Amino acid sequence: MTYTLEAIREIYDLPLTTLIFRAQQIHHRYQDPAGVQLCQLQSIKTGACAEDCKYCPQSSKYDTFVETEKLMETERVLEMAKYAKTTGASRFCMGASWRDVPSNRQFDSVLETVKAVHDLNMEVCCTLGMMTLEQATRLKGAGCKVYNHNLDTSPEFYKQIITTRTYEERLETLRNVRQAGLEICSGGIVGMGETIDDRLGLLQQLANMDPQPDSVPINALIAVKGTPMEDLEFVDSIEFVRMTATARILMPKAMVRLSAGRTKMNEEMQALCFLAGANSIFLGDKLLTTANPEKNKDLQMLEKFGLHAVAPDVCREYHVRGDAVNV
Ligand code: SAM
Ligand code: DTB
Ligand code: SF4
Repeated sequence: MTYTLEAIREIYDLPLTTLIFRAQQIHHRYQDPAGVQLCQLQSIKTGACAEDCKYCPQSSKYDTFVETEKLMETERVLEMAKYAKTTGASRFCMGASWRDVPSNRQFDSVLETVKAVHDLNMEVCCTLGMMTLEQATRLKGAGCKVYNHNLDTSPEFYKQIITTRTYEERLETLRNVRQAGLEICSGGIVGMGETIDDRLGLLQQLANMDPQPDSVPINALIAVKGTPMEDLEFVDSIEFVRMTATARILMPKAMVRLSAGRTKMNEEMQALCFLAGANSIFLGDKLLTTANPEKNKDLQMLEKFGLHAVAPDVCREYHVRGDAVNV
């Protein structure tokens, strides 16, 4: 099925009640409606990035609070992963501020780290920038399961936020990721000054992939001082909820992740996002460089909502059955 922008807009523009109802139907049919996937992020190489992504505090082009840190050694990352596991995270996602994956000792070190985290029985995800098929294959061989590579926005708006790489290069990496047998985690950011059609254009790109991404992170822009986006207002909550619900309807089998920006969302807004079909969050006091809600507060919130942490394999069982709960 190929989605046109018009078809997606029709979904997005439904009365909020109907939109959420439709998202709920899909959510209950394809996913464990009480399950939330908990992912721990860890920056393993921070700052001094050669790209000029206007939203990103790690770009070397902007003067932000971020302090450069070279690639972390395996032992240190492993400590973090062990701790994340004890607090309930099932997926460990390592991020590096690279334009593309280097083919040198640094990559060998990442592969060693991936293997060590995989041996803890955690799902390993990496986000290291653009990569070739050969690199993707080596990453998969080391035990990496998922690769995060966001399209971030529509092809049209992309040129306004990043000039040092193209949308096509991004898509090329996603093809390499898929060909190497890795799962795809790809989503974007809302609140960067784009139009609603740009947001829907992003969803169109993702939903028309065959196969569709396995997870879709939806980030609300964190406007960081020093970046060109420092003065932008936080995204409208209902627009964010509509985006989440539309992603759920278009991509029934994907984990839809309520990603960056949760420190600015109250519990009610997050509850709406879960009602709209979100079923994954980043857990841990920090994202890559910016703050995330405190881990204990998040666990309390989930308990209050009656939601539980799920192992990703459980979600997959639901995907296969496709009829998790009768609605
Ligand atoms: N360098 C790699 C890349 O660009 O693919 C991996 C790390 S990069 C920081 C991962 C993602 O973080 C970006 O694609 C973007 O979606 C998200 N991100 C970065 N800065 C953000 C911000 N200020 N607010 C929201 N999301 C942000
Ligand atoms: C994603 O979509 N969001 C995460 C993860 N994938 C790598 C990153 C959010 C970063 C927010 C800004 C920061 O903490 O540096
Ligand atoms: Fe670098 Fe990734 Fe940030 Fe862009 S989003 S500046 S590629 S770390």
